[in-house]
Amino acid sequence: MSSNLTLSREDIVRLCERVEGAQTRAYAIPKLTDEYPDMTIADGYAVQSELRRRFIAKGHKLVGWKAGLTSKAKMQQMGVSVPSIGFLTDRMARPESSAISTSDLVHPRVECEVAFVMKETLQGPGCTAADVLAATDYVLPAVEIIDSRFSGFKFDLASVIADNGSSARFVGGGRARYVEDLDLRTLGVVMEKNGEIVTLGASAAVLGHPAEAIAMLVNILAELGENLPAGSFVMSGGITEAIPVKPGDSIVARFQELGSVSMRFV
Ligand code: OOG
Ligand code: MG
Repeated sequence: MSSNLTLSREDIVRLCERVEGAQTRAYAIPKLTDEYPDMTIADGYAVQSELRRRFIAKGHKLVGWKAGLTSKAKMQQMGVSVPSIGFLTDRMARPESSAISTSDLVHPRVECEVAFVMKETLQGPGCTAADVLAATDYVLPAVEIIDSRFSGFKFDLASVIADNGSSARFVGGGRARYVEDLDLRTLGVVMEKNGEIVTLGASAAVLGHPAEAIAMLVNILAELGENLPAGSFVMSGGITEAIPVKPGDSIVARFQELGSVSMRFV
């Protein structure tokens, strides 16, 4: 990914500090391409890698990765047509059925995702969905709480990648299942907010099969000089569009075969 870098090392560090400030103190900033209109996807990942390096230096633990913008619903909602990846740390994890604070978030939204836990390390390029399924320990249902740091939740691909794919919090739950016991392509999911159904879909919405999203993620990781280690928790991307949440809201995501994941926002 170093081929299409347009940012200098100083620019990368400056933009990383800007994103890190917005993430840790929960305020909105203009999208980075307002100032750097020529920013490329490679530039976005350079900022994201610097952010990951800093978090790890501060003691945060890398627990896995997430694929984003992998369904039509998400691409249409965000106006971006290419998938992306971001990293997940222990500080972003929240227990199932817990109260999640919104005071340290800008404008959170929730999305239903199938999460994979890996039993073998995967290395791209050339990783396929079949490779992913063979390397998966189990899958479980998850809700990702995304929170773009960009004003109005509006961005382009380079900016959102620099902002670590809007990663903020995530909740895994429900029932862990082996992939060979499921048809992962046709799993239905229903999201309820305050007892009412707000969105629904099926897992095929994610690149035809959620394992395809994990394969894509492994191949992007290879371009970043990384692999997907055994033990990683990996989210395959929102099946439906993301739903805004505010204090007082309660969310239940009901997945066919995988049980449900719930949380409330305070
Ligand atoms: C980017 C993150 C997308 C997903 O599951 O598609 C994402 C965004 O929409 O802010 O996490
Ligand atoms: Mg997501």
